[in-house]
Amino acid sequence: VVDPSVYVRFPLTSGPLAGQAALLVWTTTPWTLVSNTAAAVHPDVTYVVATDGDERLVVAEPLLAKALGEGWVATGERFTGREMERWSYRRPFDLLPLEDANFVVLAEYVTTEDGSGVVHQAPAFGADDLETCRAYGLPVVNPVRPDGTFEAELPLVGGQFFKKADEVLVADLRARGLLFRHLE
Ligand code: VAL
Repeated sequence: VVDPSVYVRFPLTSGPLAGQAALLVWTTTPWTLVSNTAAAVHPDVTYVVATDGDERLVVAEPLLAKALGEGWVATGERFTGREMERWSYRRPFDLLPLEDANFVVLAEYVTTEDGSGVVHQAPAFGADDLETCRAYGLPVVNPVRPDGTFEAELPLVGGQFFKKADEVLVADLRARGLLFRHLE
């Protein structure tokens, strides 16, 4: 099984771009988006707002062309990761209770090698994510049971084997207009 490469919109709900732009977030593990608690940026990287003339997406400057492709240009608005700290966003899936979460956090391990420079955080499923999110007092959300299936009562993915859930989750993101790009 090859991991899918998925770019997702996280619409901003606080900060200077609230209601006007979304973070572009990259992940190869869509099933962990159910457990998203934060989005990490590098404090010293410059992030730009890019537009296709219609919508506005926030990505790391060095990854603009690679992540967005043709037809996207920088608007001139720029922020360092540090300036984006604590901007809140609407989480990709609203399947389980979660409070005081879903905001931008700073992490030194974020690179501009691939993806968008904005890293989806699921502390239950990544050591770096755990360390980063702990520093912000974020909870560890893990709806996957020891047998590898999602808790039965969850909408959409309940009872499904975690890796099997990628498909239904990506389809749901697409249906809600949150999927930017899906490479397999
Ligand atoms: N941060 C990782 C990712 O974006 C995992 C561990 C959630 O895929």
